[in-house]
Amino acid sequence: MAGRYTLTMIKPTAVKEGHAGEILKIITKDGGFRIAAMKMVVLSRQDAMKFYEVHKDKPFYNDLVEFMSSGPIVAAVLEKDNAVQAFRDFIGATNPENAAPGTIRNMFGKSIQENCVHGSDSDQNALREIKFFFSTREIYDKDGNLIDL
Ligand code: IDP
Ligand code: MG
Repeated sequence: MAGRYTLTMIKPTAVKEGHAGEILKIITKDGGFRIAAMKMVVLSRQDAMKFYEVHKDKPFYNDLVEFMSSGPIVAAVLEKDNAVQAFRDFIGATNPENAAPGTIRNMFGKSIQENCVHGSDSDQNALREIKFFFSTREIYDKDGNLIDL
């Protein structure tokens, strides 16, 4: 996969407030990311615990699990050169208060927890997170051919 793919989630508050379409438009039109896979799901508490396992010793872990399982999220695989870093630059800092003007978290984030979108932090974690949500039958190139990550 060589750095071309990352995993995003539009988080529950942003979906509830009706921003999913607008955020996807910004990601694709302004950011130049291609959607290679996408679905809307409600994570169980157990799903959210597993997805955020790396943070299990952090003080915000339980709240984060509660929040991320509180309503539908939109998960997507995004494709672009150097996708992981490019997307993290595009969404801005974890805390929306520190996210640069024009970034998605600056525009739609409400708090450090409800920061509207997730972005993978390394190629290795991107692959793990993509496989968490999508099977090999659900990830496509622009012509509809399956991509085997
Ligand atoms: P990232 O999403 O920018 O990679 P991480 O440190 O990986 O940030 O944290 C994962 C998620 O946990 C964040 O996106 C945010 O929703 C939540 N989070 C991170 N730090 C805090 C905090 O200090 N308080 C509450 N929630 C936090
Ligand atoms: Mg992270």
